[in-house]
Amino acid sequence: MDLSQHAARFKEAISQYRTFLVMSHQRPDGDAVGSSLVMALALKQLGKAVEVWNEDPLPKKFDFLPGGEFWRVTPASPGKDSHFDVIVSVDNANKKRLGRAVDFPTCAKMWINIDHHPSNERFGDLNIVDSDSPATGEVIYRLFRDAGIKVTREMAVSLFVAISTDTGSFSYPATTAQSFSIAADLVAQGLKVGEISKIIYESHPLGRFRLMQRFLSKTGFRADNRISYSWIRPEDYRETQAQPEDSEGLIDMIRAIDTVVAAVMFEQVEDGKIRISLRSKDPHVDVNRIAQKFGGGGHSLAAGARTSGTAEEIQEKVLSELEKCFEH
Ligand SMILES: [Mn+2]
Repeated sequence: MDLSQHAARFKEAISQYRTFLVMSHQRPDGDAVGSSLVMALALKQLGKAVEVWNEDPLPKKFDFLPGGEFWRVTPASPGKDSHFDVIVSVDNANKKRLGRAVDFPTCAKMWINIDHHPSNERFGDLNIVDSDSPATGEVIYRLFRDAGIKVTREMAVSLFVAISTDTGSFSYPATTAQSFSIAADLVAQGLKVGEISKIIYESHPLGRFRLMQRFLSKTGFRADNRISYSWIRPEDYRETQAQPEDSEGLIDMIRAIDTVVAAVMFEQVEDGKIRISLRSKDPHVDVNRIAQKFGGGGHSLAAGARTSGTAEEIQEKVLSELEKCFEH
């Protein structure tokens, strides 16, 4: 996808307006955090007033990233300082996932929507959505390059983390030659890949390990071990002293089994809802389609939803939908 026309409109929007709010989805992952912070750093460099709001605090493992000072948990209610000319949504498929800020009265004159989810609802005045990109960080890098916005070394760190985490450290099928060539450009800015990887992949808190132990011990299988699934309940966090962000990536443990084609992680979340995360290894088992049945979305190989209902009921519905994919 050619971004040059988008880049021109993006640059025009930036020069026209003064105050910017950058937002991304709740429970932010590396791509959401990296994309938010790099956008803030770029706008600041261009002389703009900028804030980053998120429904959740900056995850601890990403607090080493330059630009963390922009991050703010969305205020409980709209204040006099909650007016911005432009809202930039990054790595976020629909407005609802931005959280309560969406309901604030705002005088935003423009919404810019930068993303890579195929399920993106194109809710912006300017939509820069490339579903062939493995990470929003990659879309932003190309956008900045085409718009002539300089990527500083500080910005390179966040972009690298965004792309590295969303490609599963450059291993998922959506990873392309372009991903490696962008990563090469970023690393050439003097990034220490080993140090960054150690922080994001090898520095998990003990609470996460204990959460993982529980998660693995509850794993179940269906469809001749081609479907794996497990649960996280609120007491698992309490009793292991793990943080919500510690559930990130646990699903990959039950996906990385030779017989498994699709994995599901169910999680009871605070508001009485159930969070469903889905992963697939086979494009024919399209988990985006299944997530959409439960009001969510994502990609064919990675998707999620939040829904209401009892644990047993939701589990049965999701697993039987998935089982249908193996019935022929
Ligand atoms: Mn992403």
